[in-house]
Order: sequence, then structure tokens, then C-alpha cells
Amino acid sequence: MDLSELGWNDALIKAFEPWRGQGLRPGRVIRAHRGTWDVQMGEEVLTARIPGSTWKKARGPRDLPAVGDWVVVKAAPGRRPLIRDVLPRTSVFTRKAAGGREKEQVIAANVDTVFILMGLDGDFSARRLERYLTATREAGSLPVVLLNKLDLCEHPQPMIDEARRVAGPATVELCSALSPETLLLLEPWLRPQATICLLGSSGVGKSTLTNLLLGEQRQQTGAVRDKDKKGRHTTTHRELVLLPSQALMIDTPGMRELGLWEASAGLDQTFPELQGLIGQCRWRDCGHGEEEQGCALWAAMTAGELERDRLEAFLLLSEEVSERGRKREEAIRLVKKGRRKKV
Ligand SMILES: Nc1nc2c(ncn2[C@@H]2O[C@H](COP(=O)(O)OP(=O)(O)OP(=O)(O)O)[C@@H](O)[C@H]2O)c(=O)[nH]1
Ligand SMILES: [Mg+2]
Ligand SMILES: [Zn+2]
Repeated sequence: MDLSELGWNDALIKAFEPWRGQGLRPGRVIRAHRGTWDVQMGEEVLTARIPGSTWKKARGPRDLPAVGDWVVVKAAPGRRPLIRDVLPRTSVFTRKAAGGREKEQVIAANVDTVFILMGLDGDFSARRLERYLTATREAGSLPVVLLNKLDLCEHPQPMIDEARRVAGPATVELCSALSPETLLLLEPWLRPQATICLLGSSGVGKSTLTNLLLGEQRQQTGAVRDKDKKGRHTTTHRELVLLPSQALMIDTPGMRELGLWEASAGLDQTFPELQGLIGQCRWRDCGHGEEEQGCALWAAMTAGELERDRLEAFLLLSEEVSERGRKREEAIRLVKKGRRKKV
């Protein structure tokens, strides 16, 4: 595989310039394991690790390679290949790691477009869609909403309307990952060298869609449970694959939860109707509670300029992000006092 097929371009050539001539080569991370990364380097795939000094210097998972990253690799015969550096990213999609841990997790890097999949078979949720849209915009990628399993849904219209209401300028498409027509529908985003990441709950059809776009059954898929239509977490790792259209696709394991890590720009773009109101409350430290005197947000809601569910969703997501910030500051304070290991 040619590097240009993987998305190697002028900006990357420039970023790689300082490394040229030192026996180092560029490659793209196509799979991440615990502590090793599979890097596509032209035809061959090398399994590389990172030097101890990189582990030590890393302030968090953002400083480590992720699927989609362009990396600088030192490969000598008889030696384990080493990733010496990660080239600058155009975008990075992260979330709060699942479970109780206060940790960021990188899902993918250098993603142009995120296909946010929601199933029309009972999976659809406007609130979850807002969350996915916020994270995608925060990452610096373009969201496209795909309402999948159209063939299983008799009355999709209310969900389409709802999706369009919260998606703002993002395109909302209806599709069936089993139908060849979907290929044509998605063509505008499947440009050569474009990187697309699939996101959505388990069982929503991410791997089925990948197979349709691949034109072969390469990714494993699994039937949803009868009783609640939930998936069985069939895909267990993220992987970047080259499609016949020459676009690059990252299939991902279904998410149980998508906790926001940072999201200021993402929230601004996902809740544009609120932007003119923030900072307009009577008190600078307004907590934006419904009973608060002089809260501009709730005043706008009462005046019919804002919808209650949107305002409540915004406040919930903002609170989640602030809470994360508070915990992070607390953790940094403890690290400085030498009481805790690195975050
Ligand atoms: N009827 C119908 N079934 C679909 C469609 N898309 C996916 N499925 C089915 O839904 C089930 C789950 O699909 P997968 O592609 O494995 O789902 P996934 O999103 O990759 O799930 P995880 O890997 O667990 O995250 C499979 O049985 C698919 O055949 C669709 O558009 N219509
Ligand atoms: Mg899958
Ligand atoms: Zn307020």
C-alpha cells in the first residue's frame, strides 16, 4: 500500500522533514494494542513500541500514539521497531475512559468525518446524539448522522425530525447497512484519502456498514439480542481499513457510554441557540438553576425562545465537563504535592 493511499500529504511531508535522513520512516497506526501499535508502512505492517522516555514524558493518553496517527518509526533489522514521534494531528477524538476512572481515552486521530450511527430499531436517542455531536465537533471532525436499519422501522419520521432538530448543520441520512443503495448515499464522504470513523452503540451496524463499503464480509458482525435489541459487543478493537473507494474507515467497538472530557467548542457548536445568552445572566456567578433570579437562559425558555429539553441537555453536558475540569485540577494539585502518580 502506497503511503499516499493512507492519506500522506504535503502537510505531513513538511512535518516529517526534520526526521528525514536519520534512518526513520513515516507510517500510519492502523491498530492499537496495550503498549504496542501496528503501523502500516507502505506494504508492510510493523508492530512498534514506544521508548521509555516517551512514556515518562507523556502527560496523558493524548501524548501517546492512537489509531489514525501518523508516526515516525525507527526500524532496524533484528530490533523491535520504535515509534519516535507522533506527527501533528488534524483532529483527535477523545472521551472520558469508561467506568469510574478519571482518565481521558483517545479513540482516534486525524479523522475527517465521523459517521454517527443510530438505529431506528429502538436505539435512537436525541440526548445521546447531542453528546456524540458535541464530542465530534470538539475533536475537530465533521459529523454526519446516519439513522440506520431503515428497513426495520415503519414510522421513522418522528426520529428523523428529532435528529434534524438537534443536528443543526450536520447532514442526517437514512440508510440500511444491508442495502447496496447506501454505497451511493455515502459516496460524497468516501473520497480517496479521507478518514472516516464510525461511532455508535453496540449492534447499531458499524461493522455491517464497513463490510458493505468494503464489498466483502471482513469484519465480524453479531445479531442483536431479541429482548432489547442491544448488541453483544462483537467488535473488540479499533481498526483502520482501506476501502475500495480509497477512503479510510475506522470501525470501532460499540460504546456503552460516551463521557465528555473537554467540550467547550463542541458545546458552542451543538447548542448555538444558547451562545448569545451565556454571560447575560444578572449575576456573574449564576448557577443557571431554574429557580435562579435573573438567569438569562431560563428567562429565554419562559419567553418561548428556547426549548426546555435543549436547555436541560446543555446544562447537564456543561456540568459534566466542568465537573471533569474540577477533578482534573484537584488531581494536578495532588500530583504537585507529590501525593499521587501522574494523571
Ligand atoms: N435489518 C437490518 N439489520 C442490520 C442493519 N445494520 C446492521 N444490522 C444487523 O445488526 C446486527 C449488528 O450489526 P453489527 O454490524 O455487528 O453492529 P456493530 O455496530 O458493529 O456492533 P459492535 O461491534 O458490537 O459495536 C447484525 O445482525 C447486522 O446484520 C440494517 O440496516 N438493517
Ligand atoms: Mg462491530
Ligand atoms: Zn443563568
